[in-house]
Amino acid sequence: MSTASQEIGTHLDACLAQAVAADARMADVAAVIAACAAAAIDVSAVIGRGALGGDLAAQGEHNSDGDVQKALDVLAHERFTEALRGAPVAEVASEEAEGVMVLNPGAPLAVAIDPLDGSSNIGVNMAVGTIFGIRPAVVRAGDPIASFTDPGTAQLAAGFITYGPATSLVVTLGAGTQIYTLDREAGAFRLTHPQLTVPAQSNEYAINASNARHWDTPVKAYIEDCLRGTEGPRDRDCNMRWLGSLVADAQRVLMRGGVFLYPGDNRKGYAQGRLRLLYEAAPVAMLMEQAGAGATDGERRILDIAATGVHERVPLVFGSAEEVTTVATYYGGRNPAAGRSPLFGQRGLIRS
Ligand code: AFP
Repeated sequence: MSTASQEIGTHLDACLAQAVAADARMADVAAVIAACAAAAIDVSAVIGRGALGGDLAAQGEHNSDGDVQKALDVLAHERFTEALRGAPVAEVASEEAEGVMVLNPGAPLAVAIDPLDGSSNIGVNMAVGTIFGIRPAVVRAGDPIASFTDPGTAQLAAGFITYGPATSLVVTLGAGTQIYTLDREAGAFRLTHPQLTVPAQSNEYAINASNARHWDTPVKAYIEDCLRGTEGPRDRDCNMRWLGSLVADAQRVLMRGGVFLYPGDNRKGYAQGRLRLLYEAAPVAMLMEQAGAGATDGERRILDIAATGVHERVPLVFGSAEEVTTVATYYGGRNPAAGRSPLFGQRGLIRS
């Protein structure tokens, strides 16, 4: 859906209709995006009431990963599942469900979704989000996850909703990345950013620095060089942000550039990082690439990686294209700075 010519303020439904008029094959994808948008408006209303709506962070069962489910996790999962059941969706892989959920057998599409990402932010009024990737449904005898084992390049569309100061839908149908902002009075998302282009360079990085002692050498070397600023090989001072909410960090990167890193580290269970390939990394990667940015696992393109399990984790680096490439030089040992800390000796700022 190339909306570069679309007028600011155009309703999402009109933009989707234009995309379908231009390519009738997008009709089913457009219906899924419209369904997600409707669910997002309902979830946004609940989040917007905050504590007035009860304890949204109330703890319940555990999800597939053993994470404690918050009340809002379950509410979002149920609302989006209901919306997708009314759309041409055969199967859903959700963070909040152990296995693939069958909705409409024989329908053409499959959706990977994180109904509520960043849920540890709920109780403290910080931004949270919903992330989704839409791909063709695949039927293969004896393979219940066949729709989700092709690389991310199989995605036909991807998006996330940020429930922040404003509620926004960031979406791509494969022809650029757009942002729609919720007009609460109209009860509709309206186009506000027709074509995002991420700056190729940036001085801003996002990483959870409290994990520094657990990082691999290339990550330590890259972050040390960011910390060294004008006194190091980067020859420019950097700024750091870490919001603890993937969609919020991703939206900032899409809108002003930067690089986000959630690498694997040596904590138990974190060898492949924390983020999920199917319903976090792959949708974000498509949105980034459609906005001229990059997304890797440190070295490999995220969209080339095929999942072998619904909840598979993957290290994730995304953002300004030149910065993502620079990170890869540290991983590949092609960057002489990787693995040494001349300024701080062997111990370095981030002790090895
Ligand atoms: P929660 O959904 O458990 O809050 O995790 C959020 C998240 O998956 C992602 O949105 C953040 O970028 C990342 O985890 C934050 O991880 P750390 O808490 O380890 O920094």
